Amino acid sequence: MSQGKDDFGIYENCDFTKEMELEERERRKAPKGVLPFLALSPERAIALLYMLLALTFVLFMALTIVNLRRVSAAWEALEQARMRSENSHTTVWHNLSEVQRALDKQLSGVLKTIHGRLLNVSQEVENVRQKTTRCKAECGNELSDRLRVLEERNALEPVLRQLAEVKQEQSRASALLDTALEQTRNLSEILCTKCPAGWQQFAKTCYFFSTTNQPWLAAKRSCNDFNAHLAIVDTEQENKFLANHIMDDRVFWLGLTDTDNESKWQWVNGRSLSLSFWNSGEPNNAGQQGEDCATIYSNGLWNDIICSSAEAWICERSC
Ligand code: FUC
Ligand code: CA
Repeated sequence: MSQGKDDFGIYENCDFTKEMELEERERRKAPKGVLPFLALSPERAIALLYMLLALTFVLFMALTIVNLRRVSAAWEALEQARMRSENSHTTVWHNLSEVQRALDKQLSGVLKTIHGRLLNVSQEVENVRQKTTRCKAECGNELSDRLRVLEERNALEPVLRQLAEVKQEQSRASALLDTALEQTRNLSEILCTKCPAGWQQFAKTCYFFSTTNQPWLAAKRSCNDFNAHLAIVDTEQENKFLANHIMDDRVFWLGLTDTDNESKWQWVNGRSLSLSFWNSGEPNNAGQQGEDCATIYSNGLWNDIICSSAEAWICERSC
């Protein structure tokens, strides 16, 4: 057995040696200085070529995929840009159409107004035309009427002029009369040296001090009967004059009241109170009914009392 095996090993060794020899011969045959790759056996070279081919194919595929991706990204970007531009176009169109609609509205409004005005104008023109037609008939009469009036006026002119002159004369005469009246009044004041019997004089004015008593309103009427009025105090001197003519504890009505408007004291000639000589704490409008008429004491101080009270009174009138 071992012999067989050995024999077989011998054959094997023999083949191997032959192969080695063949390779050696091939190697010797190959030209010196060529790349080792070329020095490979054709089978290996082919295998290597296939591998290279496969590698190139893989590389090509990879590059193609990368490029395809880039192209699709660029395509997407382009699409988005196109959509954006489309959107902006739509917005612009929308805005433009809005503006146009607003302008249309405005324009139609303006046109309506103009139309209305034109209608008015044409109506006016029509009116004027009608009036002109009517006037053709009537104006002739009107003109002749006016002419007649003018002629009449012409005739009346001297009369009117005379009337105007008379009027002027009249106003001049009335001015002269006023001056004369004023002078007469002044003269009577200068000449005033004596008041009626029972009346006291002070500064061109006459005063009457009653000896009887009566309510304020009745006293006021009594003064009016004498063409006078209840005393109105204008100055401190006048107030002193009045006080000097009042005996002891008597009180006299003054022409002063706040009946119309509480606390708004008013003289009987309508003037409001500016100078006053109220006693301290007066006027106090005392009592349930209040006090609306003023009196003067002998010391010259004033007090408000109830108007229905019967008191003496002082009348006053110019000389
Ligand atoms: C004082 C005056 C009143 C009244 C009364 C009796 O109160 O103020 O007017 O005279 O006295
Ligand atoms: Ca009082």
